[in-house]
Amino acid sequence: MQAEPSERFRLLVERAASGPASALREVSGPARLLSHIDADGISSASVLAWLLLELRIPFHASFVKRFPEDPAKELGESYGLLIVSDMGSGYRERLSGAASRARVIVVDHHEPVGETPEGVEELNPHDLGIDGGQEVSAAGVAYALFRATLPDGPRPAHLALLGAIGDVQSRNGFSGVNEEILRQATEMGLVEAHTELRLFGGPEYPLLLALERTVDPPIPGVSGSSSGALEILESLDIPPKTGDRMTTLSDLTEEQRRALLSEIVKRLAAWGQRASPDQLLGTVYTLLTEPPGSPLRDLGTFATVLNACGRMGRADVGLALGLGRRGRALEAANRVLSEYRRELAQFLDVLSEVQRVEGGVLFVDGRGRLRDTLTSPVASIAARSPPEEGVLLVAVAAEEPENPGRVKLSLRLTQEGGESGLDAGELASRAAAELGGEGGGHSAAAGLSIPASELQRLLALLAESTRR
Ligand SMILES: [Mn+2]
Repeated sequence: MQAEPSERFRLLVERAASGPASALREVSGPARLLSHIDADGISSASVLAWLLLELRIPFHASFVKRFPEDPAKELGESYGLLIVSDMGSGYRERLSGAASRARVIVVDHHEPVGETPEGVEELNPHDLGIDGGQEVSAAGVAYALFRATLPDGPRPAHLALLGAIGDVQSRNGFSGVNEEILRQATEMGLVEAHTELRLFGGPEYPLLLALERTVDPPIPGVSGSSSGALEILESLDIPPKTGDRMTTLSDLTEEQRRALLSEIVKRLAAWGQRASPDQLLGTVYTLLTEPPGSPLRDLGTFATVLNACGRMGRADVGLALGLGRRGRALEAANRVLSEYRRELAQFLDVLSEVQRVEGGVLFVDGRGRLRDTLTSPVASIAARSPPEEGVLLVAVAAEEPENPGRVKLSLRLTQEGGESGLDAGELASRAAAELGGEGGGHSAAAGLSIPASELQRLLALLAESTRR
């Protein structure tokens, strides 16, 4: 029988207390923090940076696209500690060099490969029989370490939830460890959950801007268009302003809300996108410490902002937001977000020209057109509204600027793919091994990097695996 969520969280905290937490208390010298550039990478790094600040351990944080060949190279003479988050467990053998020079702590939720080297303190839910793919993110694991180290300290539970949302662990509501973290966040009055239309900015954000800024899914004629957003409201007799302020989703009557939902579904369908009300309606999480009207008040949007920061090379801005900085950090984040949205929209405009279906695979060829850090959001968007039935898997490719001759791909399961029992992470690692590449991930979302010359073989292999 599966243990209760609270019990599963307690297991993680106990493991953290027995190893990594005591290692943290013995550190001398500054720390080197390495994390992944996605929303979970930035959220987990924020939790760990916060913890280091509380412990008065100076640190230098860097964000990388993937785990370095030799992380020991990141350690100068003076660092007493290397903390790796949202990666590392898949490449345990690479950590032994670093462990001979400093304390090493790994905070990860990816499927572990091999043995943990001597001298490495690793916190990974898989080692405790907890599914890191579905029920806890790296930020959640970092949160458990935070709680184990400072049981009476602050509780940055919202960051743990941000990481889980970023890693698509909330699609059907939170479960397991995430469920327990949500319970704690709710209990302390930090987060509140509602069922609502999932638009940019959340229920208390100006509706006109929310419609214009929603890109997942992109609403034809509305996303990216202020006149289109105004037009859809006027067509439904919803005034853009209520009194002297902008109308928000929470101002709408139940009838207006339903009319807006069905109008969006209708427009998506007219564009040939299959979208069910379920995709647009769901649980939204309000961060009660943010003022109404701030995009960060909606955790889904906060995760989008962190993602954009990482993908556009500004994870430092995301870290500042994670640590609670606003003002200039928030202004910078808004600029990064507009630029991200513009690049993404430009590519989505040409999507139909660069995509094709092979077997159960939708292949999107972004080579020469798409930044390699944007394959992931494009794959998520494409997987939400596949162009035809029977598409189980989406694969989006781009060239890697740092590795000429190599192609990076992001894989996502569609809803149908998820129901079929396909495992994208398993596919990615198997294909990578076969084709001389590197890859892995979770069941619903994964990535790999292969020599460009092997792309055709990869597509054949993926198409074969989707045949039932
Ligand atoms: Mn992650």
